[in-house]
Amino acid sequence: MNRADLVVVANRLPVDRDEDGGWRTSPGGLVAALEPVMRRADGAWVGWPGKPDMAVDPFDFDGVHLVPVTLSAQDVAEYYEGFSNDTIWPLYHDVIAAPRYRREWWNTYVEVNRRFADAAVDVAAEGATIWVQDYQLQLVPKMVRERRPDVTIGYFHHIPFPAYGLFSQLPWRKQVVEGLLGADVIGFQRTADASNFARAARRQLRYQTRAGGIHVPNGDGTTRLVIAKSFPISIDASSYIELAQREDVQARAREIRADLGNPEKILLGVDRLDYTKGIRHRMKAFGELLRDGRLSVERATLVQVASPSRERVDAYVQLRDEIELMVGRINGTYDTMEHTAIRYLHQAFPREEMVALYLAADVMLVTSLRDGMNLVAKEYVAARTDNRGVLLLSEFTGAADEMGSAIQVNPHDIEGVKDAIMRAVDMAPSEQGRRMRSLRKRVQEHDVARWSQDFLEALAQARKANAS
Ligand code: GDG
Repeated sequence: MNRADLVVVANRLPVDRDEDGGWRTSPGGLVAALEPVMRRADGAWVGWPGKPDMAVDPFDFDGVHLVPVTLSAQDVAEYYEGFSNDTIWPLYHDVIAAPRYRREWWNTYVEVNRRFADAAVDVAAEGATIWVQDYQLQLVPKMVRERRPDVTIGYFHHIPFPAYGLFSQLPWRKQVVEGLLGADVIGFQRTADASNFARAARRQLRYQTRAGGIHVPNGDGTTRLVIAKSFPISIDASSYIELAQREDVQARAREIRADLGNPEKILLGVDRLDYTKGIRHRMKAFGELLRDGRLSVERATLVQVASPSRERVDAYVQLRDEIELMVGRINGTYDTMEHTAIRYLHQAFPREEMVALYLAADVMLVTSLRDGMNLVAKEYVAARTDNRGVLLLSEFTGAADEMGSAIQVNPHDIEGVKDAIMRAVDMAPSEQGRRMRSLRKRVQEHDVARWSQDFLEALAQARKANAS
């Protein structure tokens, strides 16, 4: 293949392996957002195929050139499960769980980032645009720039960037800031994340920062301007609307309600089973409402989808035990033969079933303790074409910055969450409609296509500024 003008670099390729050895597009917003752009640009995508020791030659799939990066079982354990998910993930989510700092993990992280950077450099055409995705690859921008000063480099950070007081714990904080500053544009979910990063650049490297820009010295007395600002990610809203309008999906929503014994209200949580999502906090609040008699199992059932995630990382194994103990205790105490308090599903479901659940849910509970954006909140409102339902949303999500018409809560304040749940359960249809219409407008006008357009536009501007 000819070299590409647009190269996306992400931990995962946008495809999964079939049982019969073929490939299929993986579900997910990023893939949906970038696919049309990539096809138009004859783009290339560099990423891991998802299984250790899988060596696959580059191939074309659905109009996109895919460049697989091989990871050994040890790479997966140290770069991915270790440094990415047991060091950076907890540190960047405000140390909700204790980050583990292991030097061998860091060394492998550097090595693997180098492998991704080299693959991107090899496939990028002269003057190409390279767009790096997320916290697994924070060193790639600098590594690419060192080898290819001709390309324009973007980086998007999907998770929070923490306050400097926390970030400064990282033994390799300086290398990480330098790695990211290799980019021309660094995108964050919230303005607060961008300012946290700018502060880290000031404190670690003494660089000057001004209104959205960081001045990085070139070494010859001149400086280069790196843009660090927010580009809040979104969903492919129209695909959720289409699913929500399908007769079979609506019939399934009615069936779910009937199967649950027709409770007056269905409360719903949908999360990867992750300690950042505040699943225990929401269950505690719900359990106490049952205990206090403010709710009963006839009045309300909580459906909690907790899709399996990072099952080889200790903190996740422990969290699962805690949640399952809690579900067992609450259900054991309050279930009747006809009704359950919590219908807990440690399973992953097809998109149709998720949308049917969104349609069945009178109240959507998003109680993250920290979350880069939270796409579930946006999916729920997109699906509610009937302008009904209530979104209860944690202040500590990126989505909260855009979704002022949700009922916002501090998930640490259990009494506050309980009152908010009661307010949601009791909310009159007219108020539901008012709030939902305003939330839907926002999500429809700011969908994921607009997000990628805005980011690529900022990169095009950076390219122009660098050329002049
Ligand atoms: C990271 C950041 C940021 C979940 N279970 C099933 C399923 N899902 C889908 C949801 C949603 C996605 O997974 C989860 O996205 P979130 O945004 O809620 O959270 P993270 O996975 O933590 O994502 C986050 C995001 O990156 C994007 O930048 O918003 O803050 O942490 O789309 O619907 N989908 C299906 N079955 C399931 O069982 N089909």
